[in-house]
Amino acid sequence: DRLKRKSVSISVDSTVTPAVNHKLWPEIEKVTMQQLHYARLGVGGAGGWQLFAEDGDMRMYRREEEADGLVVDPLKACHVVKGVTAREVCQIFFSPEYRSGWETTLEDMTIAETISNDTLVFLQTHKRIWPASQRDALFWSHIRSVPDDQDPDASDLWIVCNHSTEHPQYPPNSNKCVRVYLTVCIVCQTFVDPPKDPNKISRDDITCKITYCSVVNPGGWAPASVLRAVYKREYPKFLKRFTSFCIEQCKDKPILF
Ligand code: 18C
Repeated sequence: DRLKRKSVSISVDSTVTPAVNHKLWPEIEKVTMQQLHYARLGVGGAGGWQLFAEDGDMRMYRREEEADGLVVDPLKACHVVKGVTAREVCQIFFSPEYRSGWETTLEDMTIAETISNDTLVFLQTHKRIWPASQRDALFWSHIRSVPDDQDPDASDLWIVCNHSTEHPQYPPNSNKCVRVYLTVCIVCQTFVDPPKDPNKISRDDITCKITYCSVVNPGGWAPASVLRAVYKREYPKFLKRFTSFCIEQCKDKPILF
C-alpha cells in the first residue's frame, strides 16, 4: 500500500500523452503492451531459453533462431540492482543525453523525430565489426509507467520499448550502413525493503528488478558464428555497464520514484 501510494502520483496515464495523435501511436501502443507481456513470462518450461551468461544477480538467456538464413536469436536477461528505482533506470535507458555514457557499440546518434517527451525516433550508427558492413538502426522509443496488474499492491512497472520504424528522410541501406531491425524492451520494478515511512527511505532500502528483452535482425548476411560470438560478448557487457552507469548517475541525487 505504501508503494502504491508512492507511485500513483508519478504514473503517466498513456491516454494523456500527446503521442496518441501520431500516426505511429496504434503500433507503439500495441508493441509496448506485447513486449510488457512477453517480458513478464518466465524463462522456464517450454520456452526453450538457454542460460548463456551469469554474473552475480544477472542472468542472460537466449534461444537460437534464424530468419531467412540470418541469426535473430531472441535474448532475455534478468538483473537485480540495488540503490536505484525503476523510473530512474528506465529514464536513463530512454533519454538521449545519457546514451553515449553506457551504449558501448554506439558510434553516432541523431533524434530523427520528437513525437512527444515520452516518445522519440532515433537514428543510430553502430561500430563496425570487420569485415562485416557497418550497421545502423532507426527506431521509435517509448517510455511509460503501468500499474502492476499481477500485484495491485506492488509499485508501478516502468517500461521502455524500442522498435524499428521507417522515416522518409532516413531510408535504409544508404550511407554504407546495413540497417538492423530490432525490438527491445526494458521492464523495471522498484522494491523497498524493509517497509518504511516513505520520507525515510534511503538508497540502501531500494532494489530494482530489471528484465531486458531483445531481438535484433542483422539486416544482411553475417557469419552465424561471428554473430553469436558478438552477442555473447556484447550483451553481458552492455547490461553490466548500463546498470553500473545507473548506480553512478543516481547515487548523489534525490530518489525519483
Ligand atoms: O538495447 C540496447 N540499446 C538501445 C539504445 O541504443 C537500443 C539499441 C539497440 C541496437 C542493437 C544493435 C545494433 C547493431 C550493433 C552492431 C554491433 C556492434 C558491436 C561493436 C563491438 C565493438 O535498443 C543495448 C544493445 C546492446 C547491443 C548488444 C549487441 C547486439 C549485437 C547485435 C548484432 C547485430 C548485427 C551485427 C552485425 C555484425 C556482424 C558481425
